[in-house]
Amino acid sequence: MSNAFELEPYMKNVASDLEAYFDQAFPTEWDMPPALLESMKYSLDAGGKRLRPLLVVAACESLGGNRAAAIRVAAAVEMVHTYSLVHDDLPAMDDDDLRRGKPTNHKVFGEAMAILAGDGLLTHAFYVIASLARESLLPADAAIAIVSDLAEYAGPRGMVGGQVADMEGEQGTTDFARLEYIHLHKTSDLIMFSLLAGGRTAGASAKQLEALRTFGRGVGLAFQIQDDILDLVGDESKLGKKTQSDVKMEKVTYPYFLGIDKSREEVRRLSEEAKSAVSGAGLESAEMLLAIADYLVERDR
Ligand code: GRG
Repeated sequence: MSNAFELEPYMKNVASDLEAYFDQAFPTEWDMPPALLESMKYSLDAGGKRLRPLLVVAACESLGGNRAAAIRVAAAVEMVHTYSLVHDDLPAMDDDDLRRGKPTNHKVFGEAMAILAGDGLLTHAFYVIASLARESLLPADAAIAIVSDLAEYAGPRGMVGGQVADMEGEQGTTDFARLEYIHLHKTSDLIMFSLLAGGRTAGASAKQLEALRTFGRGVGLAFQIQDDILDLVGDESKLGKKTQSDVKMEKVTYPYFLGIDKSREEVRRLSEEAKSAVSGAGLESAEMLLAIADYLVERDR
């Protein structure tokens, strides 16, 4: 079941509002080392799909909520996501030279500054969410709930825990349940947070929040499995031709356990499951979320 909603212009529009906010996200009157600001902005402005901001805004607008408030929450989650990428690229972790098509943060600014820029982005995200209550864009209890969710979903029980489990895992010791734990926490948690926070920004009911969370779990897992498939088989032109036996599986991923064809089926199944969670949730307009679930199955980058 596909829907006719035009996702691409919507994505571009959200990305453009987000990037306009990034230009004013750090108060100009703050006395901050210019090199730190430059390093944080380098990674924030490097692009990327802006998927998590898209999910925040789509969840908020599916309930008729306010775009300006959603953009602040979207900026906060993209700051946390960007910090995680900057730290993940460090020599002590993945030791990557390129990210989003550009030299990684530590290649340009050095390791110490990359660590501190990541720390700065993480802490500033909480300042940005608190600004919603300070500036009366959101009731204080909603802002507190979003702060609490972000700490939970990005922290030790969430993304950081998932990253540690991934670091500890290897072929031979990581079973399927462990892999699911890694995917759920390293990837899905921030995606679930994005949907919950978008819902909270629009004053969602408990039932609607639960539907958004279920949607987030499904699309988060689907996103990560698709990422594993794309990692293995490369670009879309190759995707149609490759079978499980054509690729060398070095990492423990869904395709490692299930093979590529079954993994693709799983992506489709999770996406459909996610769509049915929001279809019955009494949202004002679910079309953006449904289109995003379709995009995640079809995406080639
Ligand atoms: C360092 C605490 C800490 C966590 C790192 C995000 C992450 C956790 C690691 C990056 C490696 C990776 C493949 C993680 C899975 C999640 C994922 C697919 C991240 C990339 O997200 P995209 O594709 O990136 O949305 P863009 O650049 O488009 O924003």
